[in-house]
Amino acid sequence: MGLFSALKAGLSKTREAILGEFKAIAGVGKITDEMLENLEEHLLKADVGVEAAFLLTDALRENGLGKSLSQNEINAILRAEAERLLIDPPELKWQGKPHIVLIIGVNGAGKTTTIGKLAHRLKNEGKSVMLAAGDTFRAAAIEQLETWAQRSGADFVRHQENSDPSAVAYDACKAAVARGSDVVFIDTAGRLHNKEHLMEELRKTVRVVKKVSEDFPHDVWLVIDGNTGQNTIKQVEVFHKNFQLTGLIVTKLDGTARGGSVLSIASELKIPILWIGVGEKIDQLLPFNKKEYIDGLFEDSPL
Ligand SMILES: Nc1nc2c(ncn2[C@@H]2O[C@H](COP(=O)(O)OP(=O)(O)OP(=O)(O)O)[C@@H](O)[C@H]2O)c(=O)[nH]1
Ligand SMILES: [Mg+2]
Repeated sequence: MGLFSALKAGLSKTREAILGEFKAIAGVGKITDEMLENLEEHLLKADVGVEAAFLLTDALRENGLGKSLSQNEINAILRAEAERLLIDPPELKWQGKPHIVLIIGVNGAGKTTTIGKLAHRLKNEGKSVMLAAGDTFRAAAIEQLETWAQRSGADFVRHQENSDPSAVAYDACKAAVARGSDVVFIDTAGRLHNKEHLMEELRKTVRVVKKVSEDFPHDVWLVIDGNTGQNTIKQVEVFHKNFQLTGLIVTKLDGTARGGSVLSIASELKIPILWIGVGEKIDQLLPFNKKEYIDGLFEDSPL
């Protein structure tokens, strides 16, 4: 499956949920406040996510209130709003040899899986990749990452279960410098942004990695579950305040009606979305591309 088909397939539920509701407004006469309120309610029921429901209804209110609009005209308004909100990410620079990326996020967001996918991708581009098992919280987490390392052909650095995660990160950085690796991804245990001692553990990892080189880590990427509700923005803000995030990865955009969450994340935050996860498999990670994303959400839609 090509990248764009994978994106379209991943976003199919979102597309159906959003466009299905907007269809009811098309060609039925002048758009009234009441119609817009109904629309918003239906979007919420369709579970497209609160923020996305508000954003899209507001766009229609601003551009269509009191007008009678065809399906194509409504579609153009939605596209224009997405166009306005989203930005293309900066070009990724794998500077530094090794280039160190710390991967963080709440429990179950998809960190370890995403690292496996990234390793696979970069290996295919001919880069040497090392994975560091910085989630020492449970043995299963170390083995999970090891499996991804084997699948992608990446090098792998681990310590014992329950050992200090910052020591694993330090060793991996040292080893990568010694071997001349291109990229290191440091996995971390999931943590809620409001658990201060766990945030301190991550800050320590950053401090310790800097002892290998002041430039490390080059990037800190936050992985967020595209299904998560309203808490996402707060979560991102707290992680950003602590770790100066250089990018976001939004996972699980397949099989959800909430693919519009990307719009609300983009509208609130100035941190670029770099990658999106559209499935559990090794090749189901796509570089974020504004135009493709908008086409995936709204294409083929004569509503
Ligand atoms: N459908 C779908 N599932 C995903 C995606 N990314 C990850 N998953 C699944 O989400 C679950 C959690 O993924 P992990 O990679 O273990 O998440 P994690 O953030 O490392 O979790 P912790 O280490 O426990 O904090 C797994 O079942 C993954 O297969 C995605 O893009 N789409
Ligand atoms: Mg994990």
